[in-house]
Amino acid sequence: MAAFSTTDTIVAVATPPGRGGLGLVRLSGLAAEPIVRRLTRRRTPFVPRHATFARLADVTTVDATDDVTPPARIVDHVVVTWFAAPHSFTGEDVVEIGAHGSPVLLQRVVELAMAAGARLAEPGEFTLRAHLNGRLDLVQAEAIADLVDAVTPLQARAAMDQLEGTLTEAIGRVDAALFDLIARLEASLDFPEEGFHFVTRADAAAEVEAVRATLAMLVTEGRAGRVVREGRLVVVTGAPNAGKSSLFNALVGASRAIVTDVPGTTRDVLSERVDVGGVPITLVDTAGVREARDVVEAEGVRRAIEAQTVAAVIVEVVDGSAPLPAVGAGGGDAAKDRATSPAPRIIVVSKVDRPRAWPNATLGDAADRIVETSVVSGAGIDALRRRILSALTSRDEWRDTPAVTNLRHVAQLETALAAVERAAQELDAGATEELVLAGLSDARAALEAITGVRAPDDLLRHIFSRFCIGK
Ligand SMILES: Nc1nc2c(ncn2[C@@H]2O[C@H](COP(=O)(O)OP(=O)(O)OP(=O)(O)O)[C@@H](O)[C@H]2O)c(=O)[nH]1
Ligand SMILES: [Mg+2]
Repeated sequence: MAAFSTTDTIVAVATPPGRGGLGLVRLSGLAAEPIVRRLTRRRTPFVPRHATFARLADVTTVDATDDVTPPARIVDHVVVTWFAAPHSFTGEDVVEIGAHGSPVLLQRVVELAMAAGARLAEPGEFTLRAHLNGRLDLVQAEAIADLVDAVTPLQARAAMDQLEGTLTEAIGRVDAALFDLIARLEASLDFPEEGFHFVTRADAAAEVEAVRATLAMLVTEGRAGRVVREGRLVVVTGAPNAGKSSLFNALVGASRAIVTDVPGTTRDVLSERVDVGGVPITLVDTAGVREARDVVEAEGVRRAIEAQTVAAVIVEVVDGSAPLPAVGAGGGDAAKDRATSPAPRIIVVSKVDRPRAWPNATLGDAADRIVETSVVSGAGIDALRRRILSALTSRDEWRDTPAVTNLRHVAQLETALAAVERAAQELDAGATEELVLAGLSDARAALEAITGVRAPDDLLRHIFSRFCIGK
């Protein structure tokens, strides 16, 4: 990112690559309005916040003020909207050019704007400018990237809450409580003799405890909320013919994997994105694990076992209508597979529309982790979804949108929590104001890094580098 230069005027296509009815080119900076005025050969400025129809022309080869040269070639009919500073997304002069949605055309408009003095925007540079100009804090800027990337409605809601400032407010309240306590402790320091003058040790302890409880709650929420933002890998495993691919298809909601009554049908690893209770999971179907009959199957089995090592949750399918495979629930090498993966396992007893070949109790300890399913009747599929969600987030549904979803925020909240816990211990141990203050100040610093009050340049660079161009 070009050293955060905010003096030049930037331009980029704001709409996604590819064809569409309309496309949007956005400019931000001091020269935005004059540049577009020149491209549309207007003599008077645009009216702020008015949509103005205009003919955008290739003025690079002609002098717009010279009436003798032939008229410039018209590039497109566009609608121009000027948002005068500071009432714009970035806080600078912003001009949006609504053009027809052809990639070549939009590219041409960008090139013409560049020929007229604009610079191509870096990824996330519009949002970065909005942040640097105080229009958004870091949480809100990050929320914009999450909102654009959201693939489940819950992800979009969580991002929108953060954009609306709910997390910022929650952090602000904790920060204000800390600031208030710090101010009184510091005032006490000005007195040479010992003692907590402006706040008693007991009151200080109670206030620190209130802050600790709020932070602990946010950290817990954030650990589960991260899964909503990041998604997880869920691997379906089990013996050949157990009904893995049938279950995979039922969860995906489409006949994606081949299903036959021939054991060894699935020979490769198949994956599909699925929304499970708002969490975008990558569901993976695998080959049945058994002594392979040929090299292709052997490779499939190897990949199946490998997939388990990266799974967040393993769904182990056991055919309820057939005799149990010899060792363990999952067939031949199940005991060995289990040892290689620390991921929680959900045991699915499949095909329960058929007569059962064995009672659940046969599985011993694993019996209370069983979900009985049938893809014929649809029984147990929703229960399995809830079970997957609770294995990932410790809840079986999200009643409220998670307040914290971003790993960076969770990490800072954890740092703040640890610092507050340290301060609580110091207080408890009868330490001086200085020692207590050190912990509380560290906690504030961690909180301020979340919203960006104290964000260093390299942090900003890191955060904005994952935006796409035009955002
Ligand atoms: N009645 C009944 N049959 C099922 C059910 N689930 C799967 N089957 C049948 O069981 C057979 C095997 O199903 P698959 O889904 O291909 O099993 P798989 O575990 O993917 O098998 P491999 O890929 O060979 O390891 C097919 O004939 C399915 O129609 C079920 O819930 N009820
Ligand atoms: Mg299969």
